[in-house]
Amino acid sequence: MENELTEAAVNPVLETKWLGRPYHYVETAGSTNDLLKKWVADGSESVLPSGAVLLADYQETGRGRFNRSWEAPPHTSLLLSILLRPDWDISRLSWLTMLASLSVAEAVEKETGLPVFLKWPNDVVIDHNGKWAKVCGILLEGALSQSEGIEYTVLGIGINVNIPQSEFPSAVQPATSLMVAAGRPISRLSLLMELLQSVERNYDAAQNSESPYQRWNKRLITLGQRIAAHRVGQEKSLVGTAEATNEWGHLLVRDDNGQLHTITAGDVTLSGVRS
Ligand code: BT5
Repeated sequence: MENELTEAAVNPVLETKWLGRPYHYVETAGSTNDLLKKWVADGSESVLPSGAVLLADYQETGRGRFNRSWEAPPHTSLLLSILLRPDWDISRLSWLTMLASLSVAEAVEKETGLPVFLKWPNDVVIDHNGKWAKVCGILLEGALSQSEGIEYTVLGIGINVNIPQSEFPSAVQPATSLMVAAGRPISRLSLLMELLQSVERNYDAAQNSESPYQRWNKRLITLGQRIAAHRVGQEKSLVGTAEATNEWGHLLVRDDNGQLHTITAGDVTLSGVRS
């Protein structure tokens, strides 16, 4: 079956050097991030070197950021977690988030030909009937230690590949799938291969001190827009104009009194509609 993502289907066509080696497939997981973190905690180092990938065809309790949920019908998506053990300084942790969404954008563009953009901080979006619709979410988790820096990170990626539009609830942030946008079903296997290659390429570049910042920044639809920013731990939203980002990926927002704010984590609602 074309849509199979089992080890038997993936391993023979894998062209990466280290990413997805090993590649693990499960039919159903609660959350691939949780399962991979459990495997790491159980200490099976031999099956879990940096670059190990766990993919599920369905998640019973897929997670978004801030305890939100990630929903996807079985066999329609790419739902995976990548174990990375960067030996970088903690200050470069933001590179991982940037390179994850950048890599998804590059892979999706290559596989589908659709123009792909990013909404700060990390949503991958495409044009759907004149609005920006989310096609992928990213959840980066990990363990940091004071002495040893980044112990490990789990990079969770969920891509809406072949989900019919009727399956998406009308949410605050519109959602769509690559199949809907491209007008044809997309091969999950080829997209997975593109994705693993682009993550590997961008990670190797970061390892050689090449920041993903400029290429990430170029794809942001948020800049120059009037926005409401919902900051972590703060009740009141900040309304203003998203002026720029800095090299750590923080968003600089000018409020209506002319004061510039730096937002490190949170969500952004664009008030404008795409024209
Ligand atoms: C994210 O969170 O966008 C991160 C999603 C990460 C999912 C992957 S799947 C593999 C790995 N294992 C996991 O358990 N998670 C990761 P956030 O920015 O908080 O967005 C979550 C919000 O997006 C929800 O509150 C919904 O409104 C919306 N949402 C849920 N499912 C969606 C979907 N399939 N497509 C678009 N939006 C969705």
